[in-house]
Amino acid sequence: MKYALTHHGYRKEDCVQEGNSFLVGNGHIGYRGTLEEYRASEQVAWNLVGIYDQRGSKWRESFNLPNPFFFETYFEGKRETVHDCHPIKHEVSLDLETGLFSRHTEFPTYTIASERFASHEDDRLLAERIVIKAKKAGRYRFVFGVDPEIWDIHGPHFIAKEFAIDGLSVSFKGTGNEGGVLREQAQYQCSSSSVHPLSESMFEALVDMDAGQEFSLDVLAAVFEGEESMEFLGFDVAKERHVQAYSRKRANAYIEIQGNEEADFAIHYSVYQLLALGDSKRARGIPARGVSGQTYKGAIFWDQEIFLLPFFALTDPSVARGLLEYRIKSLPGAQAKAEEFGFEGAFYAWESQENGKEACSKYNVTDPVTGAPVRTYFSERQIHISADIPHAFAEYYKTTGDASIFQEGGAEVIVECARFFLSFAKERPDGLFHLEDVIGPDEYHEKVADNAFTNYMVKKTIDLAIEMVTRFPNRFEDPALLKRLVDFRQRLYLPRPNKGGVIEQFQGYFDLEDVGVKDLAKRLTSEKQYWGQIASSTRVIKQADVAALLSLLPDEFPLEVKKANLEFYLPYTEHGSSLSSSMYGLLGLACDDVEGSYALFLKSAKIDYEGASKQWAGGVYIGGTHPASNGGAYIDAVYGFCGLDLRGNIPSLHPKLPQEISGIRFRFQHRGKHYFASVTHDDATLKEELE
Ligand code: IFM
Repeated sequence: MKYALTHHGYRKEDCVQEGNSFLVGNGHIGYRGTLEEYRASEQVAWNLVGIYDQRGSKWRESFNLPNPFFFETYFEGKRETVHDCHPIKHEVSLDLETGLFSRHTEFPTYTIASERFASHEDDRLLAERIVIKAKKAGRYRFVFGVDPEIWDIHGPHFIAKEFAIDGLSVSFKGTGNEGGVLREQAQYQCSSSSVHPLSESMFEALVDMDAGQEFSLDVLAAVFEGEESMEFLGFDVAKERHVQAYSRKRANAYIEIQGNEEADFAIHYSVYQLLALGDSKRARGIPARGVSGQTYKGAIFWDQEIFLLPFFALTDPSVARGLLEYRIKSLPGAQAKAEEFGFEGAFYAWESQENGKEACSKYNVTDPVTGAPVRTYFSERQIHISADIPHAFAEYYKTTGDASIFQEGGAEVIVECARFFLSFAKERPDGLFHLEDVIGPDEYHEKVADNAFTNYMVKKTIDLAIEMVTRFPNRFEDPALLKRLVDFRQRLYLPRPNKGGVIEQFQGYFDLEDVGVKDLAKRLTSEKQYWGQIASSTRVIKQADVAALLSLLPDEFPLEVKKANLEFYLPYTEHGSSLSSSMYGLLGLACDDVEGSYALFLKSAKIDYEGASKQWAGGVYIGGTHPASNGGAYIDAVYGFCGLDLRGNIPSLHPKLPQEISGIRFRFQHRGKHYFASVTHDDATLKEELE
């Protein structure tokens, strides 16, 4: 297998990271890359996208379901798992070409081999095959079934759990704190007939085995939100269908980096993680930590619009459309939020759940030492979300040419976002409209005025709204709206570069203490301390902010300005968010810093299997996978290194390849046509392909 992530050797402390790295998912469900004998304490999770539950006043978050793959082996009455003895050999692997996870472990008395997938053919289905091969003759006891213990961050979420065994099948019905009902069906097929129920969700098999003899167990499990059921096909059929469906998606998202195995593997891994999130049916959005668990409440952030949508728009427009449909469905929630804060229009949730419900707490971080909640203003002040969403509608249209999205609710989203900004802005004595008391992408500086990123993105929203109102005049009731938009557009304050070409991130930023990232780190009182507590009075920023503006709106500023800002802001950037590196990578490429960008690209693409990412924001756990980083790496490769330009009717390529690689080839779709692109240091070709 050329494209397989493999870890050799067993280290208990790797269980959390491996859970992320070896995850399987299909956009609806995800199952962490954990071992069969693991339980809640090792963060086993079967995570479900888009259905949420709140326990009392704790944070509302997505559901994890009971684990159907629990399995333990006993030999002559003694348990023998990784908890009991160090394996002689151990290997876990993820085949990026088939989306199959596998595990091989050798113990003194037996070996265990397992294979699992989250079906890309039927997204409710998880499947696993476990094969035990005896090394010693004797009595083996296998305990398996659905583990009732669930890893919840802010749970428990099921206030009622009903399990029932029927033959070799376990059914589960769980009722959440909010009354929601989820059902799970797990079917077991086993090579032995001496299987007995052990509890309401577990079985035991007692088997006398000779050395070399095998015991096998197939598990097929599905989750249901209603009364539906599923006729389980055998493991082999389900696997074949999954592999075919996954391979089709992978072929559409084909990308290969030539001349460098590390970079090639990294982009394949990123694409794997992205494909694990694509859902074209349900329009529920993609959570910031994907399907790796309940971190960040399973909520949808701007990550979706800015970092993920570009990949899907190029490789599977139906998924990209679903992401926008999620925002269309969430419009009433965004309107309600705007009203709650005394504004008009649509103020989208910073951490969005179903129907646009805001999940972001006022105290989104805790002090790791005292445990005291830290007041944050993310939900109230990170208004750029209502500009990021219109931007994504425009990007989707630019890539796919699908104007129907505007007719089917997109126009209303854009105009409502614009109306929000009209009501939010303050007209000041200079005769201009200012956006005050906001937070830009750099969350360490809260309640600032005229964040450059926000103001320019708002300008784009207003331009789009003017276009929508002009195009669909009968859809918008207010006869004065167009005039108001045009006036606002002319008088919106837009920070300009200073003499040195640097754009001030927000009013007063230049006056803050001039300290670098490393020196500021010395002020941390604990490793886990939230940097926002020490960075706010300094120039140190969490993540790409002005850099994000220059990358997302590249036509707004000339090259000298881009260079000046890259040079100025990079040393102050902590990259405390996984969203940061790829944005700087893209900006670096615009500034011809190809080698610097290459390092940032690799950092983004490798984050979930070799990278270091923050696990804590103060006392709040933020671990899991990093889809935005994977999406950002893809953007760097395609729009950066290959210089894909979709501004005209026909796409074009303007490559800037780093020395470390010899070429990139990729497939994409543009306005209903399929293309195959190939770039090297000397050449760039684009061929239209038949579907
Ligand atoms: O959306 C991001 C934000 O920009 C930084 N903190 C984490 C969020 C989720 O990825």
